[in-house]
Amino acid sequence: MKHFKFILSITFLSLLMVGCGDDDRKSSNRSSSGAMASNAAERVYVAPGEHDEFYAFISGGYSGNLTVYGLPSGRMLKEIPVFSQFPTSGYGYSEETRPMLNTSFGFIPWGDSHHPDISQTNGDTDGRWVFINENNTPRIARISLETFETEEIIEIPHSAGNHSSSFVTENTEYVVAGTRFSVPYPQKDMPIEEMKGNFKGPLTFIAVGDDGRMKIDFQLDMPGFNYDLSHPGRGDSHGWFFFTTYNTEEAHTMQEVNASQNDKDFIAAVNWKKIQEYVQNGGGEEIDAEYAHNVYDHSTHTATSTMMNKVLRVDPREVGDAVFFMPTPKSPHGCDVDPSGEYIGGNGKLSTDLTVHSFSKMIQAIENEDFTGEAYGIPVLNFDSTLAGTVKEGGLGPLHTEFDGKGNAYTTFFISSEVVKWKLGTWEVLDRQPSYYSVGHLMIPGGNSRNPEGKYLISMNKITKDRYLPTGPELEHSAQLYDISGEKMELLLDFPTHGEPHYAAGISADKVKPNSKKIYRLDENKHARAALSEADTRMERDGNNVHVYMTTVRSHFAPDNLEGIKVGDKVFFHVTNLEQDFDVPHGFAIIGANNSELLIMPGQTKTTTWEPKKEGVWPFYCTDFCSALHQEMQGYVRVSGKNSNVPLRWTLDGE
Ligand code: K7E
Ligand code: CUA
Repeated sequence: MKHFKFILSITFLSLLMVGCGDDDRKSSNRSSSGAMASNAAERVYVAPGEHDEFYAFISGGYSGNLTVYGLPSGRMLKEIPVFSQFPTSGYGYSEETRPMLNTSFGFIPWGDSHHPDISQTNGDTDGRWVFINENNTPRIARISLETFETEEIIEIPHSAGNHSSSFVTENTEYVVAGTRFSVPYPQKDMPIEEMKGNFKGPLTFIAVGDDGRMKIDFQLDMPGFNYDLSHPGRGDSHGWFFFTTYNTEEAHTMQEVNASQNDKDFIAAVNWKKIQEYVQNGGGEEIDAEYAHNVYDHSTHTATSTMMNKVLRVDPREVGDAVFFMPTPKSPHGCDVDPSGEYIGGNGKLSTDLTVHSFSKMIQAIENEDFTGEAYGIPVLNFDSTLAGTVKEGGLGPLHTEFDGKGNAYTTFFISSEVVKWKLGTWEVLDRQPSYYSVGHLMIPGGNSRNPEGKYLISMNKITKDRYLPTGPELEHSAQLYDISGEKMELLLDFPTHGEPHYAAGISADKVKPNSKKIYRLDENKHARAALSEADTRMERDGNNVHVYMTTVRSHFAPDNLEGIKVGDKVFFHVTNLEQDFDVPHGFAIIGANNSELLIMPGQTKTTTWEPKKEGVWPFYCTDFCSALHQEMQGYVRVSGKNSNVPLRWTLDGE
């Protein structure tokens, strides 16, 4: 969304002021202050010891991670590291998790995460996994909602700017990835000016197994437009996927002008069921690709990274009747499908109107071959024939839409800074509420499913300004919680978010809470270098590598006195937490380590590497206040000179 910020910030202030003159806004401002405010407070108040009603998984944008919030309180419950190293837990620093950040470009310690989506069964969120895309070095991650840890990351080859991702079909058959920046496919050295007609926009369909494992099934070789956002069909339109495009001009420079020439870009309608059949019958062509597939195994507590080298390319024109373009005005951004699957909305970010297509009309138009032309061999449907309706004058700069399951839709308007409620079918605007300020995405728990839980809506706002105590030039972004159970939306709460929240996914706590793991069982620990009891602890030398098999339990390390290590050694501390109680992690940190601490959950084994540079006696300690004697949870490593003869010796209380 940074792109909009830049383009639109010039007009932002004046437009915002115009918007603020609106009567509706004034009255709502009044209703959220004074006497009404105490009522709002009650409705978001979660008493000490009580739990929230919903989980909200909010993307961390340029933090690369995913944050977990409770709704309605807006309390942040956890930050889950996904695409970025996370010193708090050692994710991406520990030997076990470093492979998660491996890519065909090598180890990448950072990512830009945008759109989380929760797995579904029969069109309902099922609470098994959250998927989230990485925009910069295209990847999709899968996070377990039993452990709230990232279990799998797959890189998307031949893609650039993985933005129209990671949305799932209604039985989690597929999660998709689409390229926002068209690129040579496959990549090659060529003049940039020759982009037009030569760059491509591959759309990747990743099959998800019953165990959650992802596998690239096929890659659709699409024209070189920018594929911005996407949504799966549901109900009758299950089997289709819809992608908004912009820059159908195929401009390679000064896109803020050159990619806004066409009055209409497209929504690409992809019949993935048809392509799946085609592929299952041997269709498509295997081409070379290079991409990492990283999997974390909860029994070994260890990730592995495998380099893959083939992908199946499908030319949509060879499948027949599989892909169509629906003209959609003004560089559409959001692409949203209502819970019934009949309506497909595309929000032209430079317009005031919203365009909604009808799935059944689209099918009619396809049957009637009601085309107005073609783009690179793909039929372009007649705009008037697929149009279901237009929401007129909703606001300025529409971006994203969610649904409440009661026949209403809610669209964010970035420039006029508001959330607008409108009715599906009649297209009338029912309500509008200001957002503070410049809202991007919004989220209703289950809003991407057949059965939204339409009680609350959160807006995720790009600009914070005066909403909180100032914290210097850099402010956290802000979310706002609205009650949408009544006819009018009511603003209840502001809360800060972390990174840049592009999108979020929400679900009833009941669907997740009962499955949440409390400990890792020691008797299931298959880590290759675990010490499952203090009797197993030891030190082993292998050339310059020294392996320390260590355990933690309240409140000591075993061993806690280590000798025989030399300058120039590489020391691997394999630390197993022997605790089997909920919420008793131990930490491990050692002076001069060039990485991070480890935070080890009960029953888990993690490894940190330490390269001692100086002779001496160096302490290590537990970083997590685990007991009354936490401060005593420490030990010493003696480091001798390169050529010393001090033998390896490890002890605890002299033994
Ligand atoms: Cu509109 Cu990346 Cu979904 Cu930001 S994107 S808002
Ligand atoms: Cu273990 Cu503090």
